Amino acid sequence: MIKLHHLQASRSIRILWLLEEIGQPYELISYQRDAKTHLAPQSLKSIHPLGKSPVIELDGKVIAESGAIVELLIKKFAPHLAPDESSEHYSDYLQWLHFAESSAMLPLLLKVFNQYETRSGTTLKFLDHYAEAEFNKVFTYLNNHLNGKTFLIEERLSGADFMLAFVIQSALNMLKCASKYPHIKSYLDHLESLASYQKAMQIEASA
Ligand SMILES: N[C@@H](CCC(=O)N[C@@H](CS)C(=O)NCC(=O)O)C(=O)O
Repeated sequence: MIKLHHLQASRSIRILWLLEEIGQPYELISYQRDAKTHLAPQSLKSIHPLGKSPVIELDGKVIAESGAIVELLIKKFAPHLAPDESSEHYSDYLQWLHFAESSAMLPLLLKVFNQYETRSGTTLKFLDHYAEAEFNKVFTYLNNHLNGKTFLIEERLSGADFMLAFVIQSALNMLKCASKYPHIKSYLDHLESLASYQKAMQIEASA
């Protein structure tokens, strides 16, 4: 059976949501963040040396990296959540699946960490301009792509949507920028209304 090592309020929601969508039996092992540092507890390090989440155990292997986990679970249990490898949409699928954790995550984290720094009195020089320009560029690109779309690829739910939701939800909530990116906002509202997403949120809340 699949084991999911799930840290509360983390990227691991991608995997919990995907497992609910797939309907494959799994065991959930839940971890709370440290109240002061907000980091994962030490016990996660006994599962994987980085001590981060998500991590799954599958067929005797320990697998980290949400993008790899999403690709693997879809390939093995839910091929309908990805275009066929021979399809013209497959390269778009891979590009958007990896966009979430690479192009989108870096400027989001920079902006959020810059906020913490500025609040505690640090004067930023290079970093705030860089973060602002990168964030605007990447999120405007995404907002334009989502104009008139319900899903990232082919107008159907795919692994790329499971990867992206966490990033845009964090961005819209933490940076309060929903009005600037209306197509991202309506895409997210729709994903959040899906039964599997709501079930995953309920499970997390009661774990
Ligand atoms: N690239 C990894 C990132 C994993 C990661 O940074 N997870 C965060 C949660 S969002 C974490 O476990 N942070 C706690 C810590 O570093 O102690 C992935 O996509 O799975």
